Amino acid sequence: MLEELGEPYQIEKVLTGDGSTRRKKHLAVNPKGQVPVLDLGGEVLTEVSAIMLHLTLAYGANIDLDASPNKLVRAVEWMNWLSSGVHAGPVTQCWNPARLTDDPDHHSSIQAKGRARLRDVYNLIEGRMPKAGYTLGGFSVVDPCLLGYFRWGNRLGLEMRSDFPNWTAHCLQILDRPAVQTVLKKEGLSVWE
Ligand SMILES: N[C@@H](CCC(=O)N[C@@H](CS)C(=O)NCC(=O)O)C(=O)O
Repeated sequence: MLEELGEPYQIEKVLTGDGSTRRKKHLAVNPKGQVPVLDLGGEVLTEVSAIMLHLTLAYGANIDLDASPNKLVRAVEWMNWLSSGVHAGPVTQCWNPARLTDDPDHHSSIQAKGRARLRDVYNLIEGRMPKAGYTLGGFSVVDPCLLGYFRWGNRLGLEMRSDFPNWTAHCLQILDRPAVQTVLKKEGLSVWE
């Protein structure tokens, strides 16, 4: 979003897979031991939805406040659902079963159930994707969040292209945006793997 908004920013990469977010250096910044974190120059913001709402309010990202319900309310609806109903739920079940049980014998059944739940919730997202255009009409903070979850679907082995056509069209549209291309290139990321 910062790239989209044309605001200057600096990235500090913190790996999640090697436990870096749980080390002293990062805990001093975010005691939750997680990313993302946005340092506003002394004031630190955590939680994707809070960071995205801050960027929307501070830089007037393209959100229609006259609609009813206000599109900002819809953005909160989307981002809360993604972070609690998708990320903390089935995504965590698939990727971090050890967070849910101390018994490694139960990991595969937790993951299998997580995958089934992921498919159900991804079907719900697919049903809410617009046939054309962006999620809230104009491009907004919700769209790059959905791009991230699209990538995770591919990484978790779902057939995103064939099973979620509206979401795939939405993803292709976002991938056309120069700011998105710049960031993916800088980070060396692909949404397809
Ligand atoms: N509720 C937080 C969740 C943040 C979160 O789970 N971040 C993951 C990366 S996507 C993380 O830092 N994982 C490392 C860990 O929990 O140790 C949000 O929406 O920002």
